Amino acid sequence: MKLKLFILVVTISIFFNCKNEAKSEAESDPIVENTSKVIDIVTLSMEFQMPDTIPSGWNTFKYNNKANETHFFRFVKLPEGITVENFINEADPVFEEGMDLINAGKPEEGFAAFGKMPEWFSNAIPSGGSGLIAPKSSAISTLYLEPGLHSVECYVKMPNGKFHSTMGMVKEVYVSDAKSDTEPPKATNTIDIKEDGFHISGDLKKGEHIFQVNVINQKLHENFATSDVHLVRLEDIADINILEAWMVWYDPKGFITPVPNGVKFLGGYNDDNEGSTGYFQVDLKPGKYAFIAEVPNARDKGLLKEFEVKD
Ligand SMILES: [Cu+2]
Repeated sequence: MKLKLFILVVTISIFFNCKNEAKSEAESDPIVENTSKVIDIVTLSMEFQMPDTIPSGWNTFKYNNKANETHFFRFVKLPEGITVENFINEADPVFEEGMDLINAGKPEEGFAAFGKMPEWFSNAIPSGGSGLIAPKSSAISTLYLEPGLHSVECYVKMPNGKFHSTMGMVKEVYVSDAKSDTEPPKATNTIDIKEDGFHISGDLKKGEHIFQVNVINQKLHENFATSDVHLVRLEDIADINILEAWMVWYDPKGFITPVPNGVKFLGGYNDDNEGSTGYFQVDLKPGKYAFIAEVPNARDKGLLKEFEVKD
């Protein structure tokens, strides 16, 4: 029951924030010099190397995951007066305590522990990011960011069950009032996220694609995540049902590395508000693929769609 209450509180809060997000009209911030370049994000092991300050508006990110683990990056806009320190000191320990209890075979106590989340947590706003990206791979994402202090984070779990965010994979980034002059790219395909799942349009033939993801309807799922999209390449040995179960972080075997056999993550578009749009680019080679959201029971929700790219 506590979990349901927590979800309700978070849902109401996200709805409230969506409706009250005001665009800042403040003057340009001179800290940002070049506002049109691609912003590099690099991970060597368990960190984000990227600028501390970036412009608001449209930004294109190249995430270069040089690590041996699958990672992602996502932006979360922090509530007024909250910094990444608050996340590390007040929210991470709650996730850790809950997850440790679930891992110890005590799911009820674990979910009850998540109810101890600080009040401000429900006012943090997911603001888009990449999908999961395989080791030694890179991905390009274009996101629209509102000004303000953000946390950039990854919460895949290490083989010992610890979240990457508690191992240093969280970085404070200030999105300045200065607006980037980056334009969103011209999409080859669209993915509309609606109440009943993904609606994909455009030819899925081999070659370069730019996917435009439109969050038409958003909702909070049982794992506190909202509907997002991850692109995976599936080798013949891959089992789609194992992948579907793996996408749930609160499962002791979920969202933990190594990823399921025969699965390679190629990026995507992370949690964002209803009404938002973002882009990701990918070069599709012939083979089997799926779009999947980081939610429980993705297939039943229309948030798991398989497709094949012909030679
Ligand atoms: Cu990570």
